[in-house]
Amino acid sequence: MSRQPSTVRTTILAAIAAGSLLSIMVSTADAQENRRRRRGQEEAKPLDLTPEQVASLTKVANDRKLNVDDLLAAAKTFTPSGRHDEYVLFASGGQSGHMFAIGVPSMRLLRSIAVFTPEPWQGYGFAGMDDHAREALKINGTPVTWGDTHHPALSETKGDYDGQFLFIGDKANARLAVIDLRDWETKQIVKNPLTFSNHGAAFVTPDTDYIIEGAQYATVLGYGYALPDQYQKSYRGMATMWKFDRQKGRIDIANSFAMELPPYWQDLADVGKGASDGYFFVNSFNVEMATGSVAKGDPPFEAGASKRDMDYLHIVDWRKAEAAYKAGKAKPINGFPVLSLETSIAEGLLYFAPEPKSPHGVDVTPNGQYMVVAGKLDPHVTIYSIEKVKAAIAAKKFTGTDPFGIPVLDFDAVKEAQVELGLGPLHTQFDDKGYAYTSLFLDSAVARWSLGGEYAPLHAERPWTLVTKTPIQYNIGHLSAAGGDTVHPGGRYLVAMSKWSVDRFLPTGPLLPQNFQLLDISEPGTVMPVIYDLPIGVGEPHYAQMIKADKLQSWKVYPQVGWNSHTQQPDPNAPRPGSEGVIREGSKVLVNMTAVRSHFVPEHVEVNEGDEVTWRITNVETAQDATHGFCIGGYNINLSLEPGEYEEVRFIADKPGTNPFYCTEFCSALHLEMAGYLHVKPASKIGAVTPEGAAAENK
Ligand code: CUK
Ligand code: CUA
Repeated sequence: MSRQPSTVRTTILAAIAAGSLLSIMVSTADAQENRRRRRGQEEAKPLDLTPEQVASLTKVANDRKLNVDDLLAAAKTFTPSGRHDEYVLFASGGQSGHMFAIGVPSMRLLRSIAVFTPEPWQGYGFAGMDDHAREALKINGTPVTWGDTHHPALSETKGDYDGQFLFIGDKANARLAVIDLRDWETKQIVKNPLTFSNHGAAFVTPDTDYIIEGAQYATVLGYGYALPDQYQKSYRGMATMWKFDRQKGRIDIANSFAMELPPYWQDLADVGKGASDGYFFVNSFNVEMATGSVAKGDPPFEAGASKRDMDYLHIVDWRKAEAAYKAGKAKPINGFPVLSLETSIAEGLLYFAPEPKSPHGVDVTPNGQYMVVAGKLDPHVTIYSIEKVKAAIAAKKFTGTDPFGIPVLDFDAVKEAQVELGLGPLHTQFDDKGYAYTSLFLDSAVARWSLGGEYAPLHAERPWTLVTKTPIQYNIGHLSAAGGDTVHPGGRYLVAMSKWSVDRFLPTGPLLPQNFQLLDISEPGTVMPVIYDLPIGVGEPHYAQMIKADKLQSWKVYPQVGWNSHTQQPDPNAPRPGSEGVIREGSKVLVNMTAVRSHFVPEHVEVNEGDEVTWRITNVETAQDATHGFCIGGYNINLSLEPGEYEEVRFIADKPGTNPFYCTEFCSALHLEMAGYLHVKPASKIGAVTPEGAAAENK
């Protein structure tokens, strides 16, 4: 038991009390100033500029070489201290393995969320050997401590973001993660049992019954082996339907299944809604099945995979697939149920529609009526109609099958329109005015174009026509409009996610940040200005989704003290004030610790070299933002204990010596004093190293 001698405690408590008194006095003196600083929370009065104010505004603008457009852009984005953003953009973090939450329109980075990569500030992956995150970050027992995050998906109810969960795929390792938006923490990572690369992930069905994960590079499913001469015979693509259990907040692996697909490189996916509810769509390229064997006289992948004029849009009736799986028609590969190509053909749940040359994005319009496909090597977007697809399937309007026997629909029978936009169209989003927005990678522009068909009455422009383009700096990949892939898009903001920033910011060595550019899309017609540039200097984001901030119901602190954020329940093992101490059983040591401004209890922990230590800490704070950190030097341990949170760390005390531990969050005026010592007694000094001897020694 290591407790503070009572005199020392009394002295410390007196000091803390004196400190608090001082801070109360200071805060009284500063109250007015603080109120002024918090003005962002209050309603602003209507502006009525005096001539003096106009003059000083003009002077600032002239000194900083700002024109009227710049001032307008600033006025549209500047967000006074204390005022909150209207939207939150959840952006993938590319190779950083994280996600970023960015406020819109201020474009302030609110925080990162650690997903596939250990992140010390959040204590993610740094809690010793038994940490949940660390376990989740292993693939077949090997730690894989990064991910290539591409496509975040917010959970949906009836096709609208509901603000409860966030999913993200790891392209490099074919994994999928679940983030709980009550505490913005990663709760689960699942590894696809069939393959090592995904891309069409994550995309949710309109009520988040399933999360779709499509493959990218075909391989031998179930981690098999085959050389390229076996490509057509042995390599396969796939799409996995992960069942989501909303109640548990976890993917239900036991009720998930996959579909075998031909070894075309499946690309992006989107899930039908409204008129197309029950279907999902996946692009593909390399239907040539090029194997890139240059040494054998074949063309390299880039040429071989883009020879043909048409690739295949995969059209999957997922309700039929679900029924086939439930009827026991799936066969296990690597222990995971997979519907074979033969089954999918026999059940009539998989069809192909030709799509122009090397497509990339497929995006379903808000009403679910149309699927927009953008081909990297075709200046058009191609729009398919789900009505026409259904009619063509019913009338068997096929032009034949692919080499695997999958029916190929007649292109002209399912095509609704084609719109010429410019070079390198990639991804499309939608607004509330009947417009679509497509990123043009090679043109470095965002194209606004008018939807036709059912959307034609919404606007005066001709349907299916390019309306305007806004230049982007530079080489835009994805774009994200407010609710831009839901049944109810917003329509004021769009973020262009540019891959290159070149000259936009101060050079940061040869490695430059990506550039998120905010566009004001509120006005119909040809006005669509860029109003903010945000450099992203941590990994290369791909897709992002933008949600109305008031849909998020984050916890301000954990609901109860002693909260286990992995089970999302109070934990019976959580130490409470009064129950702190060190308990030894043989060579096993249990440390029960509490943390509160500005001390840990206990402050000294004595163990023997080789002891197996279980260290439990509860942050007993209930005040918002009263987070404590906890690190032990030399043991690769750092925790973030948010108000009310309980964590358990396990490690072997294999480094003899006296190691300080301390709080890593500057939590209070006496934060530096929030520390203690772990004394690991060297084995040479213990004498008899039997458990009984060690126990006796410890007494
Ligand atoms: S991909 Cu990156 S720009 Cu992974 Cu969605 Cu198109
Ligand atoms: Cu607790 Cu610093």
